[in-house]
Amino acid sequence: MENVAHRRLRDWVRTMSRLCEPENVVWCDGSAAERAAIWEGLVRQGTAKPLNQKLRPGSFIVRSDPADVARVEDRTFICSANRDDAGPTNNWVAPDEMRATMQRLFAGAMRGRTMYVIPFSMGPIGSDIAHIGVQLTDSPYVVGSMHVMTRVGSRVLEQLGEDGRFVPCIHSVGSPIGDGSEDVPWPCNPNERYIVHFPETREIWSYGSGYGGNALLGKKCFALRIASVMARDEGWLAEHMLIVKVTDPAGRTRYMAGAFPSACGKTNLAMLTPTLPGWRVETIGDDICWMKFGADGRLYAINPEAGFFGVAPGTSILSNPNALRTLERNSVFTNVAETPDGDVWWEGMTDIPPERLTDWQGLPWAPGNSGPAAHPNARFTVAAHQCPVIAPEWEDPAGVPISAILFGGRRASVVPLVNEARDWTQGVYFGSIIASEKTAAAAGRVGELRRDPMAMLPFCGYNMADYWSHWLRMGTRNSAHLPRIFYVNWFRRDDRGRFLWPGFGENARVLKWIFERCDNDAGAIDAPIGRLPSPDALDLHGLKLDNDALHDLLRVDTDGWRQEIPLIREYYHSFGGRAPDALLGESLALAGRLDAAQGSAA
Ligand code: O2Y
Ligand code: MN
Repeated sequence: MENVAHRRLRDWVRTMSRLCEPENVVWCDGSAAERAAIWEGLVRQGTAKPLNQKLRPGSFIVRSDPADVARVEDRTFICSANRDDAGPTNNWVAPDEMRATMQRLFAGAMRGRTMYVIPFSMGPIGSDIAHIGVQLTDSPYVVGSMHVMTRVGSRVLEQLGEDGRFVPCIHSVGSPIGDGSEDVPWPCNPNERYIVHFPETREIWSYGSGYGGNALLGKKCFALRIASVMARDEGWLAEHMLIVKVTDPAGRTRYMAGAFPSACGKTNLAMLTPTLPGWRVETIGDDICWMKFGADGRLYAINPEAGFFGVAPGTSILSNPNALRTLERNSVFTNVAETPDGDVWWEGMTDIPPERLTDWQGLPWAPGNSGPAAHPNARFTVAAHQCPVIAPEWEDPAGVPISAILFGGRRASVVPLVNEARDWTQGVYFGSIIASEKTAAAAGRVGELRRDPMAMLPFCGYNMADYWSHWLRMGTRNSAHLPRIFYVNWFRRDDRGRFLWPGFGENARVLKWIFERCDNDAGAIDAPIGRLPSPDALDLHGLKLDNDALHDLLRVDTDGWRQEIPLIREYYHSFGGRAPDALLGESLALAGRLDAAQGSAA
């Protein structure tokens, strides 16, 4: 530690180590040798098991505690000085009170364990769009995962220099060893979990869970919750978005970013195999996107992550062949099922499950068993560079210029397949009203909606209404350089509950229309809700889609929208007057256009 040049970092590590009382402190250098040693230790401890090295070289299966399997939104806190700055969509506790709780919980929390110090970069080291964090953790599984998901080690310390800015992130599984207590393969403390953010001081404290977004603090905690606050204060965007590069048959390229709520197929879209001849989609990122304005006035994006932490169930040769190829080696599988020959399986991987499996809890499993073989939130962790369709420029420190932003929800009704915003303000309006239907609503009826603005509901580190204002401010630049904004919905259903749109690789047809709209090359009609593809503008060659389905996918559901507008207004009002007037105005203007359309149709 003495040779670490950064005094503030050294002092913080010393203070935290005094508080947590670990047996020893290890500074991570990010080397291959360190990674190998971590996984050897995890295997020895019974946390990880190597998979069949012939079938899945360099790969491991891990089973978590059954009580520690997902992000815990109800235990996630934004502790801003003022409650209103966290807003009604976040859990809030006063900072002083939460600091006292953290001091109590972390006191002696790492007894009998090693405290690892992980310097990590979110984004290519040295990029103007990247930022640095340092995570302290007593979980070697977290160290092994951070090695994949971020850039870790000595190079980051060099970049930090003597006084560089870093976000301090402290994590403990909350299960000290001592006084005769034995360690377990997956230590955690499910009865006392806290995922805590102090936005003003840009700190993260996480206690009690070793799983995913609760514990890999670079991801949701830093790259979204804390980064969204940094972005607000510094004039950039930290978003829950995938980034893709789309290339047309003539070799022209466009970069697009897309916000979709969790479990809406972002990883599938990011790795899409187009069904349209000559079109190519390559991956830049599958979950998080940081965008800053370049000198030319355009928005440049990086993927701050270095790996994918994707949901395994549902990933198949049909839904995402590129993900399966990415996972052929050097992958970690958490809470999946294990085959008798030492490989992995999950629901949706094949139509027919293997006859015998070991389930995610380590128990024998056979088809017909009551529960699933893999946990529904089972995950793979794998380096992004292994993806066969990763774009060569995915690590360009300058980022990639974004031409289009997609907002999407899971809507059985009302929202058409694709709809272009007339301008930035209407695009922000689209983003703010993203929602998913909890139940499949009959066409034309509004189901029970869970609003998830910009897909950031669980991830915005401050008041959502202020976040909308920030988006609007970002659009006061030269509009010629701003990305176009589109609202997409792959999940429209007919009145018998069947999906109208085939999705997956066929989504390339929608991407093609968006690509061409960026140059005004594709036809669009001005509708009350935005710009919809004109007849024939959507390339449907080779797709079996009957005319009724197409009509439903692209129709303006006037009644549905008219029913929804009061709900949107009510939603805005739930922010107690903080929702920007411009968005309330968009809603009013939409109502007016729908009335006019209804009037002229009558
Ligand atoms: O349960 C977790 O901790 C994983 S959540 C997650 C992981 C990868 C990408 N996105 C998400 C999400 O919830 O949006
Ligand atoms: Mn996500």
